[in-house]
Amino acid sequence: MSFNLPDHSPLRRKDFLFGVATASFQVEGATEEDGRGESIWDRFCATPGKVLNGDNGMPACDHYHRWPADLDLIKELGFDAYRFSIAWPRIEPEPGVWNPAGFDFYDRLVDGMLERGLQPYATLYHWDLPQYLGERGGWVNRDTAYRFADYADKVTERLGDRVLGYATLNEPWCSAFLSYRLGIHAPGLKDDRLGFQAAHHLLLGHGLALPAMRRNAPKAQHGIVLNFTPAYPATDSADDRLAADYSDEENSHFYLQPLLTGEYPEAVRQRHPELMPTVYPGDMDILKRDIDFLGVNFYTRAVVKAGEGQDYEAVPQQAEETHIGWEIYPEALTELITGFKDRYANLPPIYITENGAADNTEVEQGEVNDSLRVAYYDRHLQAVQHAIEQGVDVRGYFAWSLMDNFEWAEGYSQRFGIVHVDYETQQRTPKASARAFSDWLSDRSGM
Ligand code: GBH
Repeated sequence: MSFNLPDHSPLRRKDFLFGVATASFQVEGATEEDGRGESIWDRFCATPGKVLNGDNGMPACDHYHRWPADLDLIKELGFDAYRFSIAWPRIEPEPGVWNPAGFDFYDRLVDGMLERGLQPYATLYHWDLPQYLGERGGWVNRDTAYRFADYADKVTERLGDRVLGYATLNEPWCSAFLSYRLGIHAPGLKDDRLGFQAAHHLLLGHGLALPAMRRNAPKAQHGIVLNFTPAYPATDSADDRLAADYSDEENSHFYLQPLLTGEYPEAVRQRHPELMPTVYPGDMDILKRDIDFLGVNFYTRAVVKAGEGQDYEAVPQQAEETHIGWEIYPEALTELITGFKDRYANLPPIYITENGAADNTEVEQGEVNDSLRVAYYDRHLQAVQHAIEQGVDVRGYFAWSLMDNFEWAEGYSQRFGIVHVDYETQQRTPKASARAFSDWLSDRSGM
């Protein structure tokens, strides 16, 4: 069984990269080992009512100890690359204290990839902010952007260009809006103004980090990973169409446009001047520093209508969805990135850095028949192909995720892995989706 991509598919080219992705807090476990400091997610998990079933970062997948076998598995399945993230609290457990054991772990991990012929793609920040920075206001505090740049300097100095691709941030929309505006992620605040201010400081941290990253790893590609949930109007009415357009300005272009043009979208600035972040002179030039790639994370779309006293309001769909309740709508991925190409003359090459589905099918007689996930991947790979056929420069695709892991506020209840994890025994069982990838990967013609 493999995916249904035609013989001429550009995804068959040997230079189109296929990888799997994970993130430190979601897979590593070992939260108190080798001098790791506390992160805002350790604290959030320990706060009653924040994470389903009171789950936390232990044991996760114990990847901190099991990484050699995990890398073997990635290689055996036939992937080219592994996208992982680095836990800031392992590297800088206390302000200005750089932990040798933290650097060593990622050093070994990267060497382990290179020994196996796997290409390392590192994300410097996938949400596990040191708790001491959280206590100083987290991303609402401008100083956090400078602290991030120092941390990025230290990490890239050590790993250098053994890492082929560095992403500064994973999904700043989540780190700003889910964390400070919608209150679903750590630290769980609900304040529109704080959400926008955090967004600016995240993007500022990204821009501040780039020069040292380029100096330390001159041959690596440097970029950022953004998440997108494109909005579609619930009806054809002008109001609903406007609501959908506005949702995209606020949730997608607010994060992408400043990086490419040095300006926040006009539509948001005009409609909500009172929410706009404090921006210092010169900031926008820092945000606009060149990136070598844009990482696109895509899972689903939103359907919205004009809301009463709201800019837009989600309309629940009676549609095909994954087990977490997100609609399956692959066309939105094609339309999203072709839309970027039309809007931005200087759009950099794109990697799909995450795409995947919650399919909670369990092990039965040693196998996991996650047919929903297989179909999801099949359709989304075709969606990527369609975008390439329409002229979008997509260079690679990473499945989220290598294995089931800690799904943030959902705890361990939602499974996104192509490999099943038994959290009691830590046994890994490749699912039908892993087999589909492996068949597909071995079957690439190498045009
Ligand atoms: C990513 O976040 C994360 O990078 C990763 O760590 C995580 O495990 C993975 O995805 C799976 O969640 O509630 O119907 O409006 C994705 C975050 C997912 C946020 C889609 C917006 C909208 C769905 N995005 N979500 S809905």
